[in-house]
Amino acid sequence: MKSIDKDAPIVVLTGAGISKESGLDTFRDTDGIWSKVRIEDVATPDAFAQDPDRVHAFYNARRQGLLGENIKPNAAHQALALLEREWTGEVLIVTQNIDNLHEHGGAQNIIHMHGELLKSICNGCGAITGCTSDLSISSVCRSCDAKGTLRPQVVWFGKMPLEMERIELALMNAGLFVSIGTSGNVYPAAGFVDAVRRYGHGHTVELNLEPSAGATMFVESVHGEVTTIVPNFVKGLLSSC
Ligand code: BV8
Repeated sequence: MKSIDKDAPIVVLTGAGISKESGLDTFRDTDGIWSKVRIEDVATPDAFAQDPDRVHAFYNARRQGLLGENIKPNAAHQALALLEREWTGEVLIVTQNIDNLHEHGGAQNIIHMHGELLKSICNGCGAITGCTSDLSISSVCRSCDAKGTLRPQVVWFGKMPLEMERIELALMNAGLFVSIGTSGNVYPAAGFVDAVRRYGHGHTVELNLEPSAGATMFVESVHGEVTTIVPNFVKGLLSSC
């Protein structure tokens, strides 16, 4: 592990692999979500326009799964919260995940670039509201009283992820970029490591079960389960300064 100045800003990108050991499915593992349903049928604006009931059912099932009492943050989520507390420089977690396990694990400085499953957005007035119950075409917006305009506050394929300017600035200034639990298949998140290499100056590390699609672009890689490799990585980082 290269030594990093303790005042250096750190950007951590996370994907579904960080939540797998908490009991949430990933997308592209053999038993993953996209092995059971097609992106085109449930995770695009066209899918919602053509069959809102099907899309609502897909996200309602995931939302109720996430709210299950046995779904809890794991040691990797908690290790990142410790890093955020103990590191002198800023630690920004940019997650592709729409779950709330980083928050429940104690982290605070988080960008959900693909949105949040426990929020809804109104296609009428744009209001974003907390959402823990099922949505349907009969749901009524509490802000504008419109019926049938609510959908999950999730960034679908073909739509621009959230807070991209803030993310890009953070990547340029980072002294360390760590990618955790992502297969590196979905852009623009999969391109962050290349952006750091081309325009930034940060050290780049991949922590994943196996080499991702972008593995060769990282200066350093550690492979294993996040509940082992992430706490070890954070411990090494904090003790090296
Ligand atoms: C956009 C919310 C355009 C929905 C998601 C080039 C540039 C820009 C865009 C594109 C491009 N090429 C193609 C595109 C289009 C597209 C894209 O990337 N397609 C892919 C399939 C090729 N991108 C988009 O559409 C994006 N939008 O570009 O807009 C635009 C541009 C300008 C202006 C306007 C518009 C939007 C993408 C966001 C889509 N929404 N999520 C939902 O969740 O339902 S993305 C989807 O994939 C998932 O939700 C997830 O967030 C994301 C990434 O998946 P991962 O998190 O990596 O999960 P995965 O299962 O793949 O991998 C898990 C990893 O963990 C594995 O490696 C595994 O080994 C590891 N693991 C498992 N267990 C463990 C573990 N590791 C350690 N320990 C363990 N225990």
